[in-house]
Amino acid sequence: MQSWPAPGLAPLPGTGDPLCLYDSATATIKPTAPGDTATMYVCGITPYDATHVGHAATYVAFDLINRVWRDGGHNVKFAQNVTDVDDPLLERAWARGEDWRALAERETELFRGDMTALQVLPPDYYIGAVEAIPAIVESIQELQAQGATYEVDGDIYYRISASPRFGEVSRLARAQMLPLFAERGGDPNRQGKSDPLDPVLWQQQSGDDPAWETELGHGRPGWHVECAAIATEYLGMPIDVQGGGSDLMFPHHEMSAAMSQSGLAQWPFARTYVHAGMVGYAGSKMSKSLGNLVFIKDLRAAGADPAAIRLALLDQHYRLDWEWRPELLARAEERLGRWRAAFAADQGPEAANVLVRVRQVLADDLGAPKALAAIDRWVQDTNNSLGSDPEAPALLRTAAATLLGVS
Ligand code: 5CA
Ligand code: ZN
Repeated sequence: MQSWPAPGLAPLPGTGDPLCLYDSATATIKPTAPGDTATMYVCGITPYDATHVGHAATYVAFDLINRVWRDGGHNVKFAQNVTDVDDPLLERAWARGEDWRALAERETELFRGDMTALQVLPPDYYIGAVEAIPAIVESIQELQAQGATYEVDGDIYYRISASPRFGEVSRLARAQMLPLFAERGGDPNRQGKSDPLDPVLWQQQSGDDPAWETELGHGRPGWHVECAAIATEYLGMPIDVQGGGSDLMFPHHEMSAAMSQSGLAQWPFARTYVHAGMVGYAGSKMSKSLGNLVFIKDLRAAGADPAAIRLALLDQHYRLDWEWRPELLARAEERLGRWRAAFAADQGPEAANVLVRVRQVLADDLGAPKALAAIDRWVQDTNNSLGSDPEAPALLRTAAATLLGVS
């Protein structure tokens, strides 16, 4: 699929610090320690509704990882999927009497526009489930060859017992897994399954569902194997960071890791599993199914500067759950005004130490709110006409743009 245009990244003096991140699988903050090339797979949208603030917060968080790695001297290979065929998308298309492909293409295009406006660096590989079907079929065939699959009325299932480390990503007990599996697209009660938690890999066509003629039959892929196949095909194992919102930890990331590590032919799927907190609105998690959504396109249409939206998102630590409130945007717009005034000043207090601090706090599990606070102090002094370093405003303007994506 076509990705979106990359914002320019002006170089900064020196090198950023090695990035440490909270890893869900070990419940510790640990060095990401990538080689020259760092790899990241971030789960993409299911394109049946435009980007809401929760999506944007998650993608901005992973964008910081990309930026901090690059600042630390790494090349970054970044892949993201688009779940452009799946039940919720098909249901929405049918409810609207619209072709599912047209709906997916339109919402994906809106998403590209929002990501561009928010200065999110584009993936090197932006891959739709539909275009990945050959790779997905190959992954399923590998699992079949390992004896890790079985059929129920022609549908192919993955046997979670084929993965000795199943459970290591979410660290949940079975009793916790079952309701989440049912809630998030699983079918624990289907007759004929070996284990209620086994996820579907390939479903034969039913009714008018879209289907593809493959060696596995006339059907379409399940969700988890989509991300397992795309990640391993484009990035190879192990991936340095596998990520998405915390709602994907179970079953999605547990299952895609289990499939990729099946039989432990290869381990780990990812060195670090990173999960962004859930953004809520009006008392519950912002979600397409609840309908309590604040869309980026609506904020933009109402005149919000995308840089201010991004600042509002960065002011929340990525790992925490939080609630969107319109005041957060108003506050970010004021802050952006103060920053721009200071960045345009002729001089300010010496700023090299501010850059050191920003790099330090970002490398420590993406402490973006602390980075904003560090810049705030310099901005306040500059706007109070303190300091006489003529290089300082340009240095911090570049730091804000390159490290934080705020220009
Ligand atoms: N296509 C799948 C992933 S393969 C999917 O979950 N799509 S999605 O459109 O529902 O979500 C896209 C991304 O936004 C996921 O990483 C998800 O975890 C994240 N996300 C969804 N809702 C929220 C929210 N309220 N707050 C933060 N992140 C969210
Ligand atoms: Zn995914």
